[in-house]
Amino acid sequence: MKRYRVPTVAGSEITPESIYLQRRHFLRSLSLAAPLLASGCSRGEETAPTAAAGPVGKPLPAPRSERWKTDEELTSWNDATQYNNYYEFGTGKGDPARNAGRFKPQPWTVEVAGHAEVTGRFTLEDLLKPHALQERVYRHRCVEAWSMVIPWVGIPLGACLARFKPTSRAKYVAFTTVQRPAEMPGIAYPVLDWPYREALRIDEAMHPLSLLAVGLYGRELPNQNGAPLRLIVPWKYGFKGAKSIVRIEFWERQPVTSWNIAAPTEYGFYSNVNPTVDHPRWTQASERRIAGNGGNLFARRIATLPFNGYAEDVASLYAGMDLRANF
Ligand SMILES: Nc1nc2c(c(=O)[nH]1)N[C@H]1C(S)=C(S)[C@@H](COP(=O)(O)O)O[C@H]1N2
Ligand SMILES: [Mo]
Repeated sequence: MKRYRVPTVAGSEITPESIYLQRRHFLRSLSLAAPLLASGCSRGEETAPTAAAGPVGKPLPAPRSERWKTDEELTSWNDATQYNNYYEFGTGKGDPARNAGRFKPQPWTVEVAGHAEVTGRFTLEDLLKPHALQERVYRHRCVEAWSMVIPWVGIPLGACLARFKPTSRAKYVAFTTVQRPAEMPGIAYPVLDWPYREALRIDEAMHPLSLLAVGLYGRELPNQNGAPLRLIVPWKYGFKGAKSIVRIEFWERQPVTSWNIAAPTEYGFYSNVNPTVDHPRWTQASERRIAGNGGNLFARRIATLPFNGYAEDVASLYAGMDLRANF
């Protein structure tokens, strides 16, 4: 089977291509920010990500969690919504914001299947019912060694899953994301084995940190960030955060995941952020923190923390496991 080389994810840290993209992104944000701020116009419900100076999209107010927060400097809306990985829209960091305009995240249904008492097709509104929306400020770290700090809006994933009454055979939860070639130009390239699939062990999925996100910065998720719903598992590398989920399935055996099939020696099933286990081609001991006004071109390098700084909350999930073997 013929497949393109995968390493964009990885290689972007070092290739001239990514330097070029980053510089262009930075210059664009400089030239666009001023006029938009000056005009003070409200952009209403239109999302125009590439021209956004501040949050746009439908407001999604939610009380900020006192428990799940950080004092670290937030990433700007522009960086969080214009420097993305969403390969269905292209592999460049600016591609998702540029190419996701045709994607229609409404109406939306999710199919629930597998080892659970309650299965079937559910609307987005129905899925979100078990819990009030809340805002949580999480660190968000890509396997490519860049990171952001983002206020997400969502509900605990566990609250959503519990209502399906997973049976004792449900040891894992698999997430499949949407595949619409007509709206997603990146799908034409076999970079990954579409549709994009990710999975968690059931205890990871039920952990209170795992979030089913529908917004960021008090707005509905822009398409490039995974509208209308995505996972955020903040102690794991960003690729575990499946975007635009259409199917949730409870499995007895460990499910197949897209990145693991693409490069099994580089992307393991667990993918917990771990500064002591390097990616085969680069260090994971530090990261570029994309936050504040510097833009990602001048992002400062900081040390990476075990479990992305959430060790106190999640390390016990892996007690006794060899995290080098189970990377
Ligand atoms: N469907 C889908 N989900 C995806 C991806 C993708 O390519 N397709 N990329 C992943 C990766 S590698 C990262 S780092 C995060 C990026 O999320 P962000 O763009 O909102 O920062 O989304 C993850 N979810
Ligand atoms: Mo990533």
